[in-house]
Amino acid sequence: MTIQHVHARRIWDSRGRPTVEVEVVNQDGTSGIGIAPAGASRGTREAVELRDGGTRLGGLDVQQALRGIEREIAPQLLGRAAADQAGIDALLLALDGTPHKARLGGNATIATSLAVLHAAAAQARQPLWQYLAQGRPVRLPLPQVQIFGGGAHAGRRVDVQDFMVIATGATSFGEAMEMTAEVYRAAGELMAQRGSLAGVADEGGWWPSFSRNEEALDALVAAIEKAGYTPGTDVAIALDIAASEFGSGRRYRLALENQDLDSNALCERLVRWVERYPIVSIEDPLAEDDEPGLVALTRAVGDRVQVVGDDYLVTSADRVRRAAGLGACNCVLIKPNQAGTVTETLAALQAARERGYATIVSARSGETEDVAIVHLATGWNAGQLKVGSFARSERMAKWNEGIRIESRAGAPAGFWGRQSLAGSPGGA
Ligand code: 2PG
Ligand code: MG
Repeated sequence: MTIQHVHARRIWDSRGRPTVEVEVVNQDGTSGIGIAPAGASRGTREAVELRDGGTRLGGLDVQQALRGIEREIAPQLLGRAAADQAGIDALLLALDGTPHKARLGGNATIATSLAVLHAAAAQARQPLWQYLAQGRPVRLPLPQVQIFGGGAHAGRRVDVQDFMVIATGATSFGEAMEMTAEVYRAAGELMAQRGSLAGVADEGGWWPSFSRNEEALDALVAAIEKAGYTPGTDVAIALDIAASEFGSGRRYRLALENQDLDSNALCERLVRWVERYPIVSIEDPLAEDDEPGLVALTRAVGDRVQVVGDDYLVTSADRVRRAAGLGACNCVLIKPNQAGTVTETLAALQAARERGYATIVSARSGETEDVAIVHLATGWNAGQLKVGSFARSERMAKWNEGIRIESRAGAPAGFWGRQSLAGSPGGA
């Protein structure tokens, strides 16, 4: 049974920007849709997002990417089996011919690759997670959920990008959602009481009206307590510093605190936060070009805290292996559109697993109703899942899909819980 049609179309993401959708239809009438998400804080080594430039739609239109799919990719896919994911992804790479998919666009290749994957699962008449699991036992991932948005997702109102919680006391995905809902609500009430409720940021987290980054951490602890939970036991803190956004050349500018820090000083600041707050995970603590800083921080706190590489590792198996050799990070963030194909995404996850790194499958700040990410995390048995906050339908669609997967007949064999966290007692 082979691919009969490939359609590419422009749709719109959660920031109202154009994005690429691909639909792959098999001969038997089954089909799959893949959608490219979009980041705002991006690693320089990510697969290139092909945008048209010019003045219309802020230069963000994707007509070139669509044309590449229709004229170059589609004719090559017709007659091939959707189940041959590795073969089709290798073909996409060869067709593009550049190191970072600059010619056809990583947005074109990931939408195509995901559409092929969905079409193969549909043909097998299986939910995507089950198709990916191939009969191996898998568990639902532990959610990382944003409570306050910041950085590039909130007009740089605070320097730190994501202030998140992890329901470390939860014993199921559904329970983690309920605990998170309580904390998200409590945080909103606290902001209202302080007269600083000002809507939400790009991923649905409360808009960060704080005068210091640490004020957001204090507010997060207060929200956990107000919700009736013990910080650090029931619910812990996870941060995405996204330090590449405010630092390079091992120098950092904390705009909110009007401070210039070198790599050592930022490291010390983060170690102090780890000592003072119930933090279990820190993503991109130093900029992607500050490898010595990443090694130093991992050495300092990696035995008690998860140190996550996002902009630094860009979902690349080679980058993960290199980091493991140096001792930088102990966990990888896995974003399919950073890699550009499903096969390369899986390779990065497997490289991480082989090196004893924890794994988090992640959405982007620009998203749609697409819930594929939840199936990838579950089917590939990743320990954790990050899709943004607990508001806005492009986020809730994904959390709700996790609840559906958990409650349906033939559900995965349980829930990862806190043991998926690198550096935590009993963790990965
Ligand atoms: C990140 C993501 C999600 P973006 O940095 O981890 O929070 O943001 O998609 O903008 O890169
Ligand atoms: Mg990040």
